[in-house]
Amino acid sequence: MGNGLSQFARLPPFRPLHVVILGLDCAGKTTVLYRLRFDEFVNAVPTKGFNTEKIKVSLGESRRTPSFRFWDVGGQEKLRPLWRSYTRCADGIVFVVDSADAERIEEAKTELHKITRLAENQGVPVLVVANKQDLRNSLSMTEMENMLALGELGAAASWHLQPACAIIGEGLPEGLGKLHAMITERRKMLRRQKKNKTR
Ligand code: G3D
Ligand code: MG
Repeated sequence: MGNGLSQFARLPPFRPLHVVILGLDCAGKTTVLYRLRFDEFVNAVPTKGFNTEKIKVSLGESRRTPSFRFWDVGGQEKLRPLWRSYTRCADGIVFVVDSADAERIEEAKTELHKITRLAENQGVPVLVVANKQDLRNSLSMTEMENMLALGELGAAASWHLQPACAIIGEGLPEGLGKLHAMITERRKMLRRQKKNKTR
C-alpha cells in the first residue's frame, strides 16, 4: 500500500495529522484554512507559495478535537507541480472545488485524479469539499460526484464528498470529521497489515 506502511511505523502517536489542502486557484482553499484557524472569514490574497497552520479542530457532533497540520498550497497551474512534494507524507488530502464553476470542473477532475493516482498517494483518504454552495448556480452533489468521476478514484482510496460554504464555515466540521474517521480507519488497517507481516 504505497508509502503508508513504513511511514506509519515511524509516527509518534501525538504527531498532528498532516493534511494538504489542494484544488484549482480560487476554489476557496485559503478561505477554508483561515475559517478553521480563526473561526471567521478572512479575505485572502492569491496564494503564491503555501500557508500552513496547526489547528485543533472540533469535529461536528463529536467531542474530539484532534490536531491537524494543514498545508494550503497555491493552485495556479504553474504551482501545481509542487503539490506532489506536499502530499508525500500526507495522512489526508482535502480537495476544494468551486461548485459554481462548471466551466473548470473538468480541469478540477483532471488534477484530482492526477494527484490521487501517484504511487505514494495510493490509499490516502480524500475529502472533496464542494465549496461555494451558497451560490445560486452551484452544482448538486450528484452532479459533482459524476463530473469529478469520484467513483473512479479507485478501490484503495476512501473519499467523502462534503457540501460546504467556507466563508461561513458550513460543512467544514462535518467534512473534517469524516476525513478524521477515514484516516483513523486506514491507520488501523496499516497496523493490522504490519502485525500480519511480522507474524
Ligand atoms: P484559493 O485559495 O483556492 O485560491 P480563496 O481561493 O480562498 O483565495 O478564495 C477565492 C475567492 O472565493 C475569494 O473571493 C473568496 O472570498 C471566495 N470564496 C471562498 N469560499 C467561498 C464560499 O463558500 N462562497 C462564496 N460565495 N465565495 C467563496 P474574492 O472575491 O476575494 O476573489
Ligand atoms: Mg489561496
